[in-house]
Amino acid sequence: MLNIIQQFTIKNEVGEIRPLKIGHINDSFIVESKNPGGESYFLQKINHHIFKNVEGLQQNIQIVTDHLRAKLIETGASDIDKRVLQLIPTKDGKLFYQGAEGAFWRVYVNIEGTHSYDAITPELAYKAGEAFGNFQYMLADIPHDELIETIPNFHNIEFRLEQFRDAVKANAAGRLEMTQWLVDEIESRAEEMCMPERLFREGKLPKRINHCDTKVNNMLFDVNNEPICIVDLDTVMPGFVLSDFGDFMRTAANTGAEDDVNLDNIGVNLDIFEAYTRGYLKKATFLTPVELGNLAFGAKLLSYMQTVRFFGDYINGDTYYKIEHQHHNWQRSLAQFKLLQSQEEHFETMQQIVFDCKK
Ligand code: GN1
Ligand code: MG
Repeated sequence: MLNIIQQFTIKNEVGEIRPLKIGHINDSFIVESKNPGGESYFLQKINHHIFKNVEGLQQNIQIVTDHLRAKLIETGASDIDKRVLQLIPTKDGKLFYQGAEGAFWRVYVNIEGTHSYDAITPELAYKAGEAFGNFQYMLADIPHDELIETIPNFHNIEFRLEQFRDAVKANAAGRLEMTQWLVDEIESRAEEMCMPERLFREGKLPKRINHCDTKVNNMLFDVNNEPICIVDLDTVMPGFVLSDFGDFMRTAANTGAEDDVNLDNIGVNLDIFEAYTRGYLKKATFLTPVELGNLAFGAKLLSYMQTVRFFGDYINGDTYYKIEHQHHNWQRSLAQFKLLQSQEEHFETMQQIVFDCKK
C-alpha cells in the first residue's frame, strides 16, 4: 500500500493507512500524514470490473471538480478546498495509477473535520436538499458530451430490467425456486416504472447532469453540521433529476436501513421526505412541470430499481455488490421492496407534499 501511495504527488511523509468500511463497490483507505496536522489523503482502489473505462472515469471527475471549483470561486465562497474534492495526480501526471497486479488506484485530499450520516433529522434533510439542488444547478452548464457515461445506461430502468430478465433466464446460482414471487412483483410494475424513459423519447422529460448516487452518506457535513461537500463523483452523468431526488429519499426517507433485517422497521419517513423536498425545491428552480409532477414517482422508481439491481445480483450469485454474508443481497432486496410498498401506500401524500412545497 505504501508503494502505491508513493506513486502520487503527495506532500507529506506517510503515516498510518486505515481501511474504511464504506461503499459497496470500491475499496477505500485513509492515509494519515506522519507530521501532526499535515494533509491526509483518501486512497481508493477502483473496481475496474464495474468502471471499465478508468481513464474516462477519472477524466469525468476532473472535469466536474474543476467546474465546481470555478463556480465556487466565481461566487466568492470561502473554504473552497473543503467544498470540492481534489484529485492528486501521480508523479507522471496521470489521474490514476495502475499497479503491477492490474489494480487501479486514485488519491484525493482527505477533507478533515467533516462527518457523514446514514440516518438524519428533518433539519439536516432540509439542508441536504438545498445542497443537492445547488449541486445540480452548478453542474447544469457542463455540455453533456464532455462527460462519458462511466457505467452505460446506469439509471436506465429499461436496461436494468433487461439485465434482470437475463439473470432470471440463466438462474446461474439456482436461487429462483424460493424467490420467484419477487420476480412476479417486479414484472407487475415494469410497465409503470419505464414511464420516464418513454417520456424522454417523446421529448417530454429532459436529461440534466446528475450525481446518480445521492445516498445520504455521500454528503459531508462540517463541524457546524452544515453540508460542505458532495463526494463519490464516480457516476456524475446526464440523467433524470428524478433519479437524484429518488435516491436520496430511498436512503434517507426510510425509517429502516437499506438492508434492514427487520422489515417492520422499514417505511417512508414523511418528515424527512417533506424537509428534503422543501430544501431541494428552494434551489432547483429550473425544473419543468413534468419533472416536478414526477418527483414523488422518482422516489418509488429508485427503490424499485435498487430492488431489481440487488435481486438481479442475488440471482447471478453475487457478482456485483460486496456482501457481508451469504444472503445479503436477498436481505437487501426484501428491504428495498418493503420500502417501495410503503412508498406506494403513501404515494398520494408524497405527491401532495411536492405540490405544497412548490407553492
Ligand atoms: C453502490 O458503492 P456505493 O455504495 O457508492 C452503487 C449504487 C447503488 C448503491 C446501493 C457504481 O454505491 O448505484 O445505489 O450501491 N454504485 C454503483 O447502496 O453501482
Ligand atoms: Mg457510489
